[in-house]
Amino acid sequence: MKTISAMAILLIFSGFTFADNAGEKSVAYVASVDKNGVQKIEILGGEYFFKPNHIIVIKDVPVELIIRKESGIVPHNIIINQPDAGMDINESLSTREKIIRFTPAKAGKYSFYCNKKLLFFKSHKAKGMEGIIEVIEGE
Ligand SMILES: [Cu+2]
Repeated sequence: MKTISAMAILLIFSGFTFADNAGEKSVAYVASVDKNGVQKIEILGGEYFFKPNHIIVIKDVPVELIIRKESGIVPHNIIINQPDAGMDINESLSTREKIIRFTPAKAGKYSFYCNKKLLFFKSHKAKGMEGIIEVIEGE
């Protein structure tokens, strides 16, 4: 009996480790609130990712996404098509930082992505250039 529970624990731990390794790119990132009460998040876009790609923000608190792309000729953008939740964003990315401001108005999980696509190739979104913005209720 002891052996079985020890094995179960081992399995659980190895499961976590595996999830950590596999999900390294999807660690949730909680926005930091500055002294003006703005939630600031720096995001980097590139081939083919957003980093971080899971952002947690508080509802009804202004957000500033400070976003730029890696150097290179491939164009990228960020789309958050959620007007009901106060987020209606379609911005091309530059290697110079851009600031995107909005105030999330509805709790939930929303996707953001790059909608660029070259000819018959897979879209950047399909290649992994997407993420989740999770809006949570404040206290
Ligand atoms: Cu892209």
